Amino acid sequence: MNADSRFAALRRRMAESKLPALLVSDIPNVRYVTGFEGVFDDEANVACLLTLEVARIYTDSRYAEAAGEVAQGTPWIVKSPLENVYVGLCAELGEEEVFHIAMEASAPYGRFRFVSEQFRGRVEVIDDFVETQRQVKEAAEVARIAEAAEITDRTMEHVLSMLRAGMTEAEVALEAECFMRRNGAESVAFSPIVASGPNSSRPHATVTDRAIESGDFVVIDIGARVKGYCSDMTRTVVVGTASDRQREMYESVLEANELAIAAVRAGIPGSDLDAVARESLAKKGHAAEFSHGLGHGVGLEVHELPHVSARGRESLRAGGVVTIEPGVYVPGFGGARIEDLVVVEDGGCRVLTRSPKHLMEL
Ligand SMILES: [Mn+2]
Repeated sequence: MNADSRFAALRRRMAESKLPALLVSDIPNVRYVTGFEGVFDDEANVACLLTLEVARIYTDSRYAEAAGEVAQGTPWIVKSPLENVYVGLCAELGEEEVFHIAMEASAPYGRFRFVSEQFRGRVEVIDDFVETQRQVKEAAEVARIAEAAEITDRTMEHVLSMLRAGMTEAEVALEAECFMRRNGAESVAFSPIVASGPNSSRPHATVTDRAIESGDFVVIDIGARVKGYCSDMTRTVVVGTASDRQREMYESVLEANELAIAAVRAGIPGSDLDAVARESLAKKGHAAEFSHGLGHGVGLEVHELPHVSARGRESLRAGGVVTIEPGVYVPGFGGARIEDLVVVEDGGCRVLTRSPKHLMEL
């Protein structure tokens, strides 16, 4: 993916923030600032150095060939020192008389300490510098997320078509994972959540060997990854016939989901959107049972900026991709969540998740 416009925006923001040098080593941020695909993995030993003059990638021999190949025709110069990448980088900065660098707040403390010892100058720690820019997606990024969402919709349809009492949560999760991989996902965006019966009251339940029983709520939360970009969606169904209490819970969650989606538009703070869903659930007596934030940004990571919760005081921006996922959870009884992925637009939003949302009794 061409990163020229990102690059220009980063340098402009660095100049505005009086940051002469930026060190990027968080892997999703590396992928974003370089635009390189299929080069760095989670184990990568990599540091991208961006100043107003140079753009250099320091990495080890495992990644050097692949990085060198994709760097051709880009502003990036790839270096693969034999020693720790930060040793060479700090020495070169000293020679170039750069005495102020910024590191990501997400960097491990050991790395911060090492760089602080090696670098002869001021090491500043910055929060979310690249992440802030990542939250507004380019059209090509939205297209990949939409593709991932489409695979996820098809996966949900497939999984629900085979779901029945007697299957274990683990069997359903494996089926979802295989289907996504067979249908164009490079990987899952996260391990599927399949939470049945009493387990469904845990929003991030881990999959168990519990056999699904008739009368269970089953919460299925899945996401695919396509060319680096994630999707995220949740549906809740009842196996067998829903009880009145399950029906009431489900309809309350659905109404909160629909009201919140109707309120999404560029300019609304994430916290206001969260409040729309929370007030709707409170009117039905479920205030205490909606125990997490309404949603989150999705992109190169499944959870990224912006916050769509009480923490989200900043306004959503057009081009943001966020989830809307209210839920109601009652320990010992069960829970329901309905999660859709939407693209924030001026005056509204585009819903990427297409799976039906009426209460399904399977
Ligand atoms: Mn989510």
